[in-house]
Amino acid sequence: AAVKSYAAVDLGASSGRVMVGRVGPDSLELAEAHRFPNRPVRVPEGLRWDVLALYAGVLDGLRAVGQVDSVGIDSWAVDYGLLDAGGALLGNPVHYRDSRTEGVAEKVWATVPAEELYAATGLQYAPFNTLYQLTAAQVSAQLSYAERLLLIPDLLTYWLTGEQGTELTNASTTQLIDPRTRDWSYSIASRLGIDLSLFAPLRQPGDPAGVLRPEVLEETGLAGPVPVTAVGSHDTASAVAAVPAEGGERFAYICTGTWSLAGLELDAPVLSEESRAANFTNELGLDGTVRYLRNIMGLWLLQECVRAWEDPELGALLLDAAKVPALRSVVDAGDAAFLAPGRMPERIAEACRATGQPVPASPAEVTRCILDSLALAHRRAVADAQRLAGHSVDVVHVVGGGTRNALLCQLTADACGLPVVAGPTEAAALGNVLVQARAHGLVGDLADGRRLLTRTQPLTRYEPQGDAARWSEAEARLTRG
Ligand code: LFR
Repeated sequence: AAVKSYAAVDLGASSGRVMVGRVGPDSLELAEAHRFPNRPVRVPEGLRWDVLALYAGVLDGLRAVGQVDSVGIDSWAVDYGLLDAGGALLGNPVHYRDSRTEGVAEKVWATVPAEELYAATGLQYAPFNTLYQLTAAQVSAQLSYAERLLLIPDLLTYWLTGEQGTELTNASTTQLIDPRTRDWSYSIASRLGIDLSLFAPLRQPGDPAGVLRPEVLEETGLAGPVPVTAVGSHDTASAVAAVPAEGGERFAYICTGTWSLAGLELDAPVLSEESRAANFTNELGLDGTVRYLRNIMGLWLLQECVRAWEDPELGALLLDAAKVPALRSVVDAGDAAFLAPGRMPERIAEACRATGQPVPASPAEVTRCILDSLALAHRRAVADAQRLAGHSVDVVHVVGGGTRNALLCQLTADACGLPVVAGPTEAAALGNVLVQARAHGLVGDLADGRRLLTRTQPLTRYEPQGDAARWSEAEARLTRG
């Protein structure tokens, strides 16, 4: 039978990739066609995304993939571009790490108390949720001129096809969606003065999102018509869709990259007050699923240190870190204090000092502290999710960039006291491809796609080792000081 090709555009916080997935009845191959940097730019008014450079990278990528049967785009969540009545972009999209949302949540909660907001939207508190960004923007001229808001993947889709929509999995990160109805939370929006008509109509993953415009065909050398398909356009939704779980398996997942997103796939949201206090989020996944998870700072901590140390060789650094004694010092990798860029080695040292632990000095020691701390945060999230959702698991799937980091995978297995199955690395791109393949009738449901992954993708298993009590002891240190 025929093999079809799908272009998966996957935009991360530090790079963009255009991958090509070739899917047959029992085969799935992924190859990278083009990779380009995503460099946030700090201008006097704040931290911005260079979205035109991203779009140029997407076009270069489409030129490099050659003829494909469809294109799908996923990216990080929450951020957006504003368009005027003519469809022109009003300024550069604001980066979610920009400081404009400082102190904004408190203003929102004065109108809709945090408890009520959680019960209605199921979204964890993060200063960058679109809801808070829009509240911060209410004073801006840009927003007053705006007729349309498009989330990043929807904006790029619009530039490719001329058609506007709001893909649901990513919309669920705005904090303006009700996870029970999987539709807008009209009352929250109206109480907070947010005009929902800014948003284009909702699209489901798998929905058609137009065809490449003639100008795009010309620029990329592709022969039309080339459809664009809405995928799980939130990268985490795509990554979770590509968790290679076996049928019937009870699993937790950790999507690792700039962030670690650790949690469970559920059939219904958990909206309890306890869940809010534990800062778990209910984002929407494919096929009526809920991504019940916690955001953990992730490899961002290491990326920022590596930047401060002026780019040492990563492989050597990780080997040295593996030789540093385990669990000497840990920091709370869930702490929003690590959100902003800059001075990361110093901030980690300060956090160790504040909790009365040895201060890591060399890059190897700081790196070890970060990896131990991430594993510890993974452990807490996996344990808390099981408890809060009343859903126990036997295995932890680690997907995404962190699967390349064997030390992190082993530490995660040790800390969780559960086997870790690591892979695939390019989970988001694979989830993106699977949804396109499914929309075109090549694979069946979510479980079918996962079966295809377990048969075709290399996976590595890590068995838990060592004494789990050491991790409880380390955890207790975080609350000292
Ligand atoms: C991961 C991710 C997370 C989201 C964060 C900010 O790339 O999409 O899921 O919380 O980026 O958008």
